[in-house]
Amino acid sequence: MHNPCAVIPVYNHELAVPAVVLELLHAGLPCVLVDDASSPACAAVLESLAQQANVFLVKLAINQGKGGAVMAGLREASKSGFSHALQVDADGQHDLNDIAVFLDHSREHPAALICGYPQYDASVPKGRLYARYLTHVWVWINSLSLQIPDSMCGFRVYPLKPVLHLIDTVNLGKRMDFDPEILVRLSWRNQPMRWLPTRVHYPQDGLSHFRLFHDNALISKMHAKLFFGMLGRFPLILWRRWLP
Ligand SMILES: Nc1nc2c(ncn2[C@@H]2O[C@H](COP(=O)(O)OP(=O)(O)O)[C@@H](O)[C@H]2O)c(=O)[nH]1
Ligand SMILES: [Mg+2]
Repeated sequence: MHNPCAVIPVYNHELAVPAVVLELLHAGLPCVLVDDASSPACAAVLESLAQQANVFLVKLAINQGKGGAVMAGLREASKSGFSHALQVDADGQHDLNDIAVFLDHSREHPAALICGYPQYDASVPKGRLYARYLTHVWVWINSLSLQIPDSMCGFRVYPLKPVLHLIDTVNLGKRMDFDPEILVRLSWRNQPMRWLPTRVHYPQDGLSHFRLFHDNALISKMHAKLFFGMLGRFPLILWRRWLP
């Protein structure tokens, strides 16, 4: 069974989100919007988008962070009977021309997590780009493999069953640490993953809420936590991976 929807975490991206929803609906994807305690102006835009057919709205009373919002959306998607969810940012930085390719790939490989492998243009802030290399190396160490070439791109199709099992049994990071952490923990469970290149653009007048110091500190803490988690589990991880 392959019955996908989109999950869009939203925090004060009221200018960009309507076009994102429109494109997703055009591509035939129902949308689960998660209002992560946005401003009244953004909340009003989300309410009006949710008047349309095939748009669901989850409202969080207290700001959770991107990961918390995505997890709330994934739970809602599963409750509504969807089997897969395309995670996509509200700010329009992901290339929505790739929706069909990602969904086709997911339909062909329904058990796999389909991850975007980002192709940045010149708009990427250099500080973000360098911080990514550090994350790549930590992710290779903590996943005990080189199978994850990028863990920070939030454009991916999750198979909901194994992902909900993980988020219901483990306390995952709720902010910008979520995207890398969920991949490492799924790799520990031997989750099949596949990679597709996708363009990522940071519009000059775009609004990123990534906090360079605070979110990078959170991400470093997450890598350290996963490192000790990996040390305690590595016989089990390798056993699962090498089991015939
Ligand atoms: N930064 C941030 N983003 C959130 C939060 N809750 C939901 N989001 C959404 O998560 C996505 C990524 O956030 P964004 O600010 O674009 O960060 P960036 O893409 O890493 O630069 C966007 O769709 C946001 O609207 C939150 O508390 N903080
Ligand atoms: Mg963004």
